[in-house]
Amino acid sequence: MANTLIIGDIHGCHEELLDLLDLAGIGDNDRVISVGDLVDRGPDPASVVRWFRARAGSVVLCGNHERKHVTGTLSYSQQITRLQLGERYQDDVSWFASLPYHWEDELVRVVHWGLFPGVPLEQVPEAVRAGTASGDAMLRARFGERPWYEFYEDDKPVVFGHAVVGSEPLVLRDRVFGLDTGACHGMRLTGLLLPSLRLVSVPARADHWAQVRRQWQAPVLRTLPWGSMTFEQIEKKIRSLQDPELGPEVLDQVAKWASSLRAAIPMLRERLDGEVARISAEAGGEFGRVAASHPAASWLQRWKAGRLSPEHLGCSSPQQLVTLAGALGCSLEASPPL
Ligand SMILES: [Mn+2]
Repeated sequence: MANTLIIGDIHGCHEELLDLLDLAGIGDNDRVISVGDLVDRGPDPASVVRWFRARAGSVVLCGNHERKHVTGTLSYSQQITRLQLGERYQDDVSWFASLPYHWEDELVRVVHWGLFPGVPLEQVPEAVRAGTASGDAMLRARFGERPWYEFYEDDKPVVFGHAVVGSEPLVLRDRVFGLDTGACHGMRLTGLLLPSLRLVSVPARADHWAQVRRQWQAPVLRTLPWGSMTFEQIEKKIRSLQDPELGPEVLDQVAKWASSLRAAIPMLRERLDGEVARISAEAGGEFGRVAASHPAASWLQRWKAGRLSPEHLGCSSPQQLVTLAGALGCSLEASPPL
């Protein structure tokens, strides 16, 4: 009889996936089941997703991390994954949307996170099975602060991931198996073989998330529309992205760029003064007609009429300031040096 290998949260740890398949001696006729969370935080989600999508005889459940991509709720680790998956991202997200929320046969039940003991899996809300914040609220309402699996009394083994239980899997009464052993955090990747109920586990090769979050900081920041945000929005965004573990260096680049643009305002005021004086001297009473053909026409007219704020020159975003500078014959950096 072929074996089944159920694997805990892989989170983009492709090398560890291959190590585990080797150690478990998985062949083409064996079934491989992922409890979900194939992606986010790890170095190579593309290879993990490719591997499962290409392999017949594999089952992938939808974890809360896949679900975030499906619902478009992209925090930092999802923004990184979007870049890592590149042009296949949309297609992979469509595939995430097709994934089931549980798997069950005569030997075992598998979910990404939770269930209501005694309730058929298909009747448990998807959010509970996937382990989203709203699913957690439903579990708390039912069980308080104790985890759902402490209430599980069926004889059929249940296998899940989602909650890192340490570098060793959680095993209760030989029928509750928590397999998330923190592979993406430098701990271990763990699987459970059926029908033998034998646990297999390999060490992570590095603290991947610590490396990945640093390595992708600048590329993720590059995708933000800094130029068209207002200066206020930029300041807010920089505050919201502060991360003591990453240090301030990259965000400082953005802050420096924004303040260098603002620091150019006195120089732009002088240029406006200079152009207004020059056109007035050359055109005399026909200032309006001559200024109208100037690239900075609307600014010159408002400046001369006293209708332009000296503090921001009518520019609330970097893009507007860069446009004004260009119209006055000088160039400013249109985006931060990331
Ligand atoms: Mn997870």
